[in-house]
Amino acid sequence: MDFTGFEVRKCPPTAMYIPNFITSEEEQRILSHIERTPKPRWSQLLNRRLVNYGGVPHPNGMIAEEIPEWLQSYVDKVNNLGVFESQNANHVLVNEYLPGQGILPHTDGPLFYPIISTISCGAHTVLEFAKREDTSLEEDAGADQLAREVRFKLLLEPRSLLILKDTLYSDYLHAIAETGEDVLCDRICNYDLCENTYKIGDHLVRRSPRISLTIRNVPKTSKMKLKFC
Ligand SMILES: O=C(O)CCC(=O)C(=O)O
Repeated sequence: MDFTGFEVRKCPPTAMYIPNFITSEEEQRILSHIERTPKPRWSQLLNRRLVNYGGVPHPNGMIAEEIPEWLQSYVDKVNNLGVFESQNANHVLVNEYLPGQGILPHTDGPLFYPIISTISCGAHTVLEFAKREDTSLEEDAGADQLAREVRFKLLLEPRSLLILKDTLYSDYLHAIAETGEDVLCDRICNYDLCENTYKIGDHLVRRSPRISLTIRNVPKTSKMKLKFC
């Protein structure tokens, strides 16, 4: 697919934002599958809850698990765009954020092929980016990172697909502020690609529950070894 029309031009390379990547019906189907996820499948964190599909990424290699068919169809939809170059995505992280919840500034680090694709469902959010100054910094950098200056932001509408790679993957932290509403400020740099027309200013957009599907490639995988005694 030719992404040129979807590239966010006002931020460092490379972010691609595709509004309405999935239909409302597909979004509803995803939400109803997620709603039926058994409680023990969820990992509850302080500021969100999550489910891993495809396995749990680990430095020694991810023990690959089959992704359920309903979810694999969206992984295929992303793979078919050629997003992952010569690779294919093999992992989905489902995050659920309630209003007031978010994710601390972090990079996705070396466990993943350095491309992130994210489908947003249910509600919008605002992804914030800060420059990574300490090159030894990896996942979940901690609260001190919150003080870092936010350089720019991306508005993620429901049903959109976001792709992050290159410098944005390696040199920037991304985060979602723990707030119940977002101010549409001039640091958001993808208004021109959004489905809706937004008014910049003191306009507040109230958050509602949001589900994100972060679809990535984990290069190092291994099969489960069964020991029989
Ligand atoms: O929910 C999102 O859009 C971001 C998720 C994320 O950054 C992560 O899981 O590492």
